[in-house]
Amino acid sequence: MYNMHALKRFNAKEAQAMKRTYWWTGVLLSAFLVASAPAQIIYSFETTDLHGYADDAGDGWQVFRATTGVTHGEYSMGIQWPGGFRWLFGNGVRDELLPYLQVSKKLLLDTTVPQNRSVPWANMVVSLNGPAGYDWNQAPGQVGLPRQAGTRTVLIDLESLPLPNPNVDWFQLNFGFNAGASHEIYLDNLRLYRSACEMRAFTFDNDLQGFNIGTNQVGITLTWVDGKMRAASTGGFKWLFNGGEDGSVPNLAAMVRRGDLVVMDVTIVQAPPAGWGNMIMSINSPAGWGQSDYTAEIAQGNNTFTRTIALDYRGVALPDSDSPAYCLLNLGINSGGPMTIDIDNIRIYRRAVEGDVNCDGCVDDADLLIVLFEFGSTAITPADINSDRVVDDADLLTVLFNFGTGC
Ligand SMILES: [Ca+2]
Ligand SMILES: [Ca+2]
Ligand SMILES: [Ca+2]
Repeated sequence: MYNMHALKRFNAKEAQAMKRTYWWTGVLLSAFLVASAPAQIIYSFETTDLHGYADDAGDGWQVFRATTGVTHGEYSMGIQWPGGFRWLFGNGVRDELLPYLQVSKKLLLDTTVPQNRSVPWANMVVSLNGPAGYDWNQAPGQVGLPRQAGTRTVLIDLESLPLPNPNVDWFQLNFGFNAGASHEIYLDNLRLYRSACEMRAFTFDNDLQGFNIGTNQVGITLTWVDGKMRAASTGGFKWLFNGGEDGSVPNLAAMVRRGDLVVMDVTIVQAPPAGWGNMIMSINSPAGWGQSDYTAEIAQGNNTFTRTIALDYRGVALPDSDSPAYCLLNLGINSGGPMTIDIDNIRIYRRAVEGDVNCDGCVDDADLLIVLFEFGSTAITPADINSDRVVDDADLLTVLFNFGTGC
């Protein structure tokens, strides 16, 4: 299945490692079957202590280990609450968290709402906390959470927050959950965001790349400003349409068919006085108009800031080929009063392919080489496919067993 020509380039030690894999194939197969998508996982919520989050529940809130919404391993963390807001505090174990944030301060988290649940809105805020001198550091803005049944991956951008001195005694990641009614959400697979998985779609280097406000909308202007797309709205809900029926990014259909998330950088230039602004998106192709069923929060309070947001479009009808007659990406922005935002660098985050270490969508020699060159490493690296903090035979097997996938 794998390419023998590539194997000839390995040195003796690596070849020895290769041989061992065959010995261990049977032993490791069962572990391999529950192996994760390629990711560097911070919390998988497998242990009963749930990294501290369960200890702080109460007042009608329940936090518990669950088997619903599992996207990695065998368990998730369930949260049921009567609506309203509450902080859930992490366990403060520095070494379970800080080394990961030193690699990336953008995180992804799988969030699942079970059947028969529906709320008008749900979101969360996130903070980092440590000893005196570092203290409480809360990310500006909120993260939109799913409101209806389904699994959606949310992006948590902590880039604006400092990290503590590496020698602190404790370090905490806290989630503040909020909903407009009684809600139930399951969390799993808190992991590092990887820029290697991005496919560039709209960079606004020279123009608006087909975006316009349509003919019937009032109260919004769209301009190209210094390499970004600026939308100035008088408030309420407005669509930013993408192009004519020929489509403005030829590879957009191919990209959205291989991804899960639309990701973009949003700068709040003028904050809405009512304190909130959010966004939905749609993909429009011959397969239909498919619209996201939850919102990305983009503005909060009177703050102006820049951060990366994402919308998960699983559940949206996608074009059934890589070259349909047209494929358009539309953004719906909503705000309580006048709001001006700059949007830049819209990209599609590639769906994980098992064994695809470099996240180019194909499991091939390049992935095998990365694992072999990092063999034995205990660093936080994509070569550690099963996230057990060592690059070893198990990771190598995952590449070999999936060789050719996606290519
Ligand atoms: Ca898990
Ligand atoms: Ca690859
Ligand atoms: Ca490993």
